[in-house]
Amino acid sequence: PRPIDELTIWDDAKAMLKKARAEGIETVHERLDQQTPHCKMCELGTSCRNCTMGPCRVSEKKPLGVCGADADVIVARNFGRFVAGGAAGHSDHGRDLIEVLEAIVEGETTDYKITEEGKLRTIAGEIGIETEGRTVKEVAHDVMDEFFADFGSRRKEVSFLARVPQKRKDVWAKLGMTPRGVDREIAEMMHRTHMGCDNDAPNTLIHAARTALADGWGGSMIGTELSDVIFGTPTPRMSTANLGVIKEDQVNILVHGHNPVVSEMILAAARDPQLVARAKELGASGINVAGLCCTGNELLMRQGIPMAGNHLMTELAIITGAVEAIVVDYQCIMPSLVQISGCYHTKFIDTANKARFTGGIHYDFQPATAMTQAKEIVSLAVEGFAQRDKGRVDIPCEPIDIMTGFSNEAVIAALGGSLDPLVQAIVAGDIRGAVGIVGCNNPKIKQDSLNVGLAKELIKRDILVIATGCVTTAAGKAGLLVPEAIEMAGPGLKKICGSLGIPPVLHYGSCVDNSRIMQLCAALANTLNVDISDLPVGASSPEWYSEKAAAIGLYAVASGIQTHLGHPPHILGSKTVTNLAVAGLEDLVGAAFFIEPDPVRTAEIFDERIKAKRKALGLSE
Ligand code: NFS
Ligand code: SF4
Repeated sequence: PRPIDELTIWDDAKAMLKKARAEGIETVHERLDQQTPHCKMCELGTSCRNCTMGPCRVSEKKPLGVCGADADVIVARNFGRFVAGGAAGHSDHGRDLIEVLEAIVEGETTDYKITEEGKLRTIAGEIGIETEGRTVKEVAHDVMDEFFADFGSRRKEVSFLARVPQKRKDVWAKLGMTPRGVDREIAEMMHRTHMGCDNDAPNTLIHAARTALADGWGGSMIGTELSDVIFGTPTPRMSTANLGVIKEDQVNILVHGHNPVVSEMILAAARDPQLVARAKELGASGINVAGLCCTGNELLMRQGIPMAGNHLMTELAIITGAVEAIVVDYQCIMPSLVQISGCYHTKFIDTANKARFTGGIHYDFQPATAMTQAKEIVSLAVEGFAQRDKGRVDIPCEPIDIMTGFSNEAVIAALGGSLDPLVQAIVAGDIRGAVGIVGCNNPKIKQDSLNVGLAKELIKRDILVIATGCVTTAAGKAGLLVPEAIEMAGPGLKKICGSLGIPPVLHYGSCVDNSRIMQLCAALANTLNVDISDLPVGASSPEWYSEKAAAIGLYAVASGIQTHLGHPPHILGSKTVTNLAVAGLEDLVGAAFFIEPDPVRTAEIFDERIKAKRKALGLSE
């Protein structure tokens, strides 16, 4: 096995990896070793299993599949389906929020409610729904219908395109990239990539971008906005992160997955006085709900719950031996968590019919019965406290402080009611630009080395960093999410963040919340009367692994934002596709991807780009 020091930059992770090895528990790292070396053709994207004349693997010696598809076609098709998978994940999550809104409107649940009437009315106004003199239920009903229709096939464009600068919409219209309906673009991608359909790689990629845009400005944005409406718009608050948030003297429940619909209810149930009393009866001092991955981010943003870790910490959190239950919904939940839970007293509880785990305890979580089910789940965890083997508990560190809760609404409020002070700071060059660092961990990369390395390099250069997804906990553990982190920033950023009392790295939420960043970019572009591609901004996913991250990267690029990836997707087997991704898209949409494994070099590339964009806007470099 690879030495533990090479696997992660974190002491808490190293301690748990040592414990895992001592206890004979396999983790993602050992499984990666077993899977390496990977199939070269699959890595290059040149293998195809789309029909039973194959499977085919094309190469220089055998350049065509049985049907005659070449490497360009096969790579483009594979990548198109990859992006469709990611868009489907985010967007189906968005749809689940519409269904909760429906349950509220139809009176089927009282466990969920409309918390932010003001935001609901604002959104309604933006997408052309009458709000004057109408009740909140009437407005909510129309918003629900409108968003359901965004998933269908009878629209010319999804409703949140109302937020997009006209110049950008013109670019999309010209290219045939305007997202019409979430499900439609995803289904059409499946159609196009059937044998004998779209056999022109660039054309397939245009549709991949359209599918991604249906995610970013459709499904994801709906997910974020309705989550705010139902659970509250995030406001700045303090919390903590790392494995130290797991408490030896408490019942520990980890929420993992993406959708706040389940985790919010678990948190509420954990505050039930009877359940707390029962926990105390069993010798615990209370019930502690801590987050993993994106559902953790959702609760961190809105409720300030502590974060136990990001993607590569999920297995390790259980290995502390102090977790009574891990409650999951969907996405990024390694199936191995069931086995690892089985090595301890930990109960693995799944809650979505579309994401069941063999060996897990299943609850078919529904809006109408949510609180009752959540209480049952919390009760299972509480009773489990009695079975904890105290001799196997090891919580390796003390938690570190973080600041969270930066929704656009909160940022605008902090700026005194408009984006103008931010625009002025950008114009003055105190903030030279902004880069969103988003996404995952990947066991192929030393955990969080690039996520943290890049954030540090950027803030040094007076480039504001916005973090979402699994980068959040990384930035938090590195001490970047507290106001004191301005000491690591350049003089301009230090001045601005210092005067506002905010960190130079802002936590903007979960991965669907990347739509908040898109909304911010659109608002900045509209304020300056330019296209998004004219802004001194960038996006990066240094340690990405998932289909969803690819969809995010592609909607960022298609929206005009230069986007960095720490390693390439499986496209290198096609020159056409690769060249389009890293160069050709620049001519089409005004931005492209760049692939760079070194954080310093990455920061330099962003810096050059930001200089050029500032110059073009008539600003100092
Ligand atoms: Ni985003 Fe969030 Fe994490 Fe990656 Fe997975 S949890 S949706 S995909 S691993 S950042
Ligand atoms: Fe092979 Fe073509 Fe079938 Fe793919 S679609 S498996 S390349 S024959």
